Amino acid sequence: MTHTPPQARLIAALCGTAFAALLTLAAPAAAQPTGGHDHAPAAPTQSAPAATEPPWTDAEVRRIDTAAGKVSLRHGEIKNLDMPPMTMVFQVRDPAALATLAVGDQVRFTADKLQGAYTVLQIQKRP
Ligand SMILES: [Cu+2]
Repeated sequence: MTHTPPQARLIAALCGTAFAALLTLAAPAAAQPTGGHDHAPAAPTQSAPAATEPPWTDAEVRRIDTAAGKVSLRHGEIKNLDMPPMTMVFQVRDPAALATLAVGDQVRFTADKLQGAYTVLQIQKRP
């Protein structure tokens, strides 16, 4: 008659559990290629003609980085980006536009997501 001490059975059970856990962890990871990264849009389709310019959004200039071509804006709701009001940094498509701006200016701008970066397309002072 064989008699396994309780400790040994416990260890065996733990090892079995750990092994099973490893298997369940490894299986889905192996099944997936590399990380799914849904943020970057796929190649633009031809379906949307490049006609519609985004709507204008009001903002206040908070910081200007001419060298980097970036501007920090406290902006209102950006409808085309589905973005609530906030202060954030944008790339600027045409950095020369920054030369006309100063911190504290009330501006309006259009923005879109270009190559994964929120980018100011047009920006101008509000009267
Ligand atoms: Cu924002």
